[in-house]
Amino acid sequence: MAEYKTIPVSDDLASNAWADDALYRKMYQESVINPEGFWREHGERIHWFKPYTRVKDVSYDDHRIEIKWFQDGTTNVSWNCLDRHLEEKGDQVAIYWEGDNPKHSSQISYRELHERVCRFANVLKSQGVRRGDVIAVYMPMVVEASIAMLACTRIGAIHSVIFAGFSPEAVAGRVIDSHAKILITADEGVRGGKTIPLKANVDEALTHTGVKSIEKVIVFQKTGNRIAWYKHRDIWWHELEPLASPHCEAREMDAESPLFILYTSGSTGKPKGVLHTTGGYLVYASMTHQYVFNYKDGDVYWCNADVGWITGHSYVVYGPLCNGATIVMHEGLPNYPSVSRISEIVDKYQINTLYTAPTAIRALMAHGQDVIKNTNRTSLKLLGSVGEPINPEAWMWYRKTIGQDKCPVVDTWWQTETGGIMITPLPGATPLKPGSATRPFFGVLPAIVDGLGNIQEGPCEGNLVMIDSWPGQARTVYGNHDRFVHTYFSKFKGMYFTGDGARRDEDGYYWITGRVDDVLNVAGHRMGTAEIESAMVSHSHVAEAAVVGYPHEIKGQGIYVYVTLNKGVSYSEELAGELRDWVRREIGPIATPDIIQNAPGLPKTRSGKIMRRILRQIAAGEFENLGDTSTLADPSVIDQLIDNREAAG
Ligand code: 6R9
Repeated sequence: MAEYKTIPVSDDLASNAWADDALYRKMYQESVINPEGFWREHGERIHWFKPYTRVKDVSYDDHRIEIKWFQDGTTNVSWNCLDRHLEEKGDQVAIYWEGDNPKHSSQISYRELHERVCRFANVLKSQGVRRGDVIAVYMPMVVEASIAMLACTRIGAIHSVIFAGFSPEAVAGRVIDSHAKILITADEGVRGGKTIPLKANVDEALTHTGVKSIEKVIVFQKTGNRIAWYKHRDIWWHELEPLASPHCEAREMDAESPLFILYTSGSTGKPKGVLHTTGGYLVYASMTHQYVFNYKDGDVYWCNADVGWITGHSYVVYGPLCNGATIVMHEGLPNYPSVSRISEIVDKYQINTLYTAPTAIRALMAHGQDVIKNTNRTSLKLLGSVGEPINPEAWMWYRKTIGQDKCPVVDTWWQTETGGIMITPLPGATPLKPGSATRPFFGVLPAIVDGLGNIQEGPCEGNLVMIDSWPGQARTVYGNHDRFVHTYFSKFKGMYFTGDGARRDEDGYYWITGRVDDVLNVAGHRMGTAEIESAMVSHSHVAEAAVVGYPHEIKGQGIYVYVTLNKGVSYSEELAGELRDWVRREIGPIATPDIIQNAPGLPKTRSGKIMRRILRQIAAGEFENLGDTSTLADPSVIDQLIDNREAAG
């Protein structure tokens, strides 16, 4: 890996940013020495109906994991994202919407957005939605997706956004787990010129036995193509919205009332419904948005994540709207209809901040200068990266080609569970090292521990943990607190375990090395190997499957599946294709295996545990140094696996 020089902070930036290095250090010290005092002050950045007197009530104690922030205060997320801005920014654009088709676009001011959210909140109420009800949102990237989310928060309903790329099976699983009462969707989504049959997927999902909670399906008309209609259950969004009153008071919510559920993959079992609550989440999302992106009034800000992921929640919708920003929402893909689409959108809206994922950067990088053809991107002031480790080459390319060597690149490390950015440069404060997420945000106390949980000092490498809470932290797994405790607090006592590995260098900078558990990160999407394995073995020809990640040039990691077929079934390319389609259907296109290898035998210990380390090495084509294989029940399977590696594709 090439070594790059540290890039200092320019004087100009240091004096124009919210924090320079000295201020960062001062505030950071305060935030960790006296978190109560620090957050008492900064919690006031949002509007509280009733001010809090208590700030932090957290126990990471073995027997009781309990996380509460600002607990006796009351507020409302939609009020903070909309009503608060009306007086000064009512006519300012809240959202520029850019269609998949470059000829389609629209814009909506804060005043208009407020009115539509109020109307839609009344629509939800008219359908019997009450405080605490769960609303599933399975929507494409249209303005109405954020209207649906904000409307839920306005009346105290809990949204559960399901990424529009997920299959009917995956939708059903999430609806069953959350007991959602209403499902909001669109007739179809559009991405890269293709339509996605969202309503048809919902129809199929709702036929699953076990889905019992959905009373109504509200359908936003996006393409207008014909869809099946179930009169007793389906309602058109556009028929209800105009009838609803534009007045809807924002409900006063306790700081700790549930705000949203978002499902994410872990190393075992089905995806977990991570629960975030109201006050702390909003304080943290908005504060990180301001400092990390050096957000200033009037900036045009574009995060091209989908609202189906946490990045879409915190940095498309809640953080920026809470700060009164003008945001851009793009319906489509970064390389459609051509590879210069991102650059064109930057110029079209004179975007100041671009926040995207390494996988998109690497995909564009492969096209060289075509990516910036006929664009100037002079409006850009800052570039951000999120979702997976960014290799220094991609980092440099992003800075030089997209940012013309003049914008800081902030590589932001965080997770669905952290609610907001945790380890990141601050543009006016942090000298940049390409490939490093650098230093912790205010109030964040990372540590690196060895396998036994011993905290390491100085430069070192190991497991990344957090030794204290921060306001944006997830509070529980919806309906299963034990699973929350077990997943994040059982491996290392008294600390939050991230599931990531990291290295800390001599300057105290963090370099994230990737997941240390059985979670893959494929094109920035988190996926549990167990989920894919369970989809594979549900196929009638499959006896056993083992899934590992392997290095993939564009996606960071690719999905490599070793499959053992049932007796009497013979392996063929055709069957491999069928299995690939099977997983797509079971989970969604993002889980499609890249490589399937026929594996009549898997490397197992005598106690029957699959040795994934060996499978990972073989998948990566590293046949030397397979390490200690003496504990294998049948060491001869290794030769066979290596022989079959060549044939896999
Ligand atoms: C925000 C988001 C979380 C996992 C996380 C880590 C990886 C995210 C990263 C990064 C290296 C970064 N990850 N950002 N790795 N550098 N800047 O992506 O949330 O979908 O929950 O994924 O993504 O492995 O544990 P989520």
